Amino acid sequence: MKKRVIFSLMAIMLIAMTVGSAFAGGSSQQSSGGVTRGMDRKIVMGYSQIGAESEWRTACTNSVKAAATDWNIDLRFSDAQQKQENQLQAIRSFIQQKVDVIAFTPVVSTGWEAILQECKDAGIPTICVDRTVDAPNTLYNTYIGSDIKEEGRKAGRWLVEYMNKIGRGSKNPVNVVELQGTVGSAAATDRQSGIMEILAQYPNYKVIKSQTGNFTRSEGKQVMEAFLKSDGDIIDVLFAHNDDMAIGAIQAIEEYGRKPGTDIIIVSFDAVKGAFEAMIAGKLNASIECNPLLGPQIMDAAVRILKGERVEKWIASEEGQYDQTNAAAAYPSRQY
Ligand code: GYE
Repeated sequence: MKKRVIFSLMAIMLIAMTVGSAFAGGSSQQSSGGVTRGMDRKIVMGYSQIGAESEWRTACTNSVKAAATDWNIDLRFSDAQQKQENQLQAIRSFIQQKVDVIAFTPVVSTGWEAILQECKDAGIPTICVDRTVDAPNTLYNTYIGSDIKEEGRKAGRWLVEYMNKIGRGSKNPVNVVELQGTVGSAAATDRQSGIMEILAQYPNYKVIKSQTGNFTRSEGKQVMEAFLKSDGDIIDVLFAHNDDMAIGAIQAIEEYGRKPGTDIIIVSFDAVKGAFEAMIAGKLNASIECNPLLGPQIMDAAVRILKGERVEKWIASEEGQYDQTNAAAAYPSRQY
């Protein structure tokens, strides 16, 4: 009998503890549910993402979602599956929902003026993320991302220096092929113009093929296969506008029977984990970093804009460059 009472008492205590902690959890969620960090209310952000074409993009999306949770921002996230028309639709629906702020990554750089004007007319500030738009900067509040053209120059400089180091820099011609990113995207046009600005100073470097691989592994592989089919034995260098395409191309080169990273020197962009693995394996020569972890800078800018603070028109992300000399040391601390 006594035992039964003790058991029941223990059971009641256990239930009380569970219920109590559930309430504690609920209330702590509620208190953080109240306001956005740095604001006196909870704000709503509409975010139009391009899609999930690359490792980089996935890292960027994860960073945006995690930062929204951290800042306690109500994030309405929309994936455009690489289509600008889906982005325009999403942004229009954000306007109808009267969100507080709209952030978007423009898949291509043109065709944004009208929608940005609509946002402006509705009094909703806009943040352009990672790729720039061809529109007057009075139409959006800020651009957060890299100096993409400078990334292209870094890639060009790295290549020329390396080719000289291995004694292949004065070969005439040095045959270069290029896997471009999505046609019309700032990430592709700016990387290309940065690379070309440097190569133009070295007339023995000849771009013999240049085509889009749409920033994806599978298209990178496919297009590289076509390059190899026509010019396989004479290609000296590959520039890939992102690591994913380089990784696809590496497969194609191996299947063709040449050695990526030795027979064909490969330089790409992003510095995602897959690129580090390829560099450590000796198959990729260098990757110019483009930082996708933009979430915190986006949320911080959104709050500052909504508080009426002055925000710079360009908020730059920080990045470095990696090659086979420093890849193994940097690899363990990489976050993407
Ligand atoms: O390099 C690529 C991605 O816009 C800078 O888009 C970004 C690029 C990135 O899919 O991997």
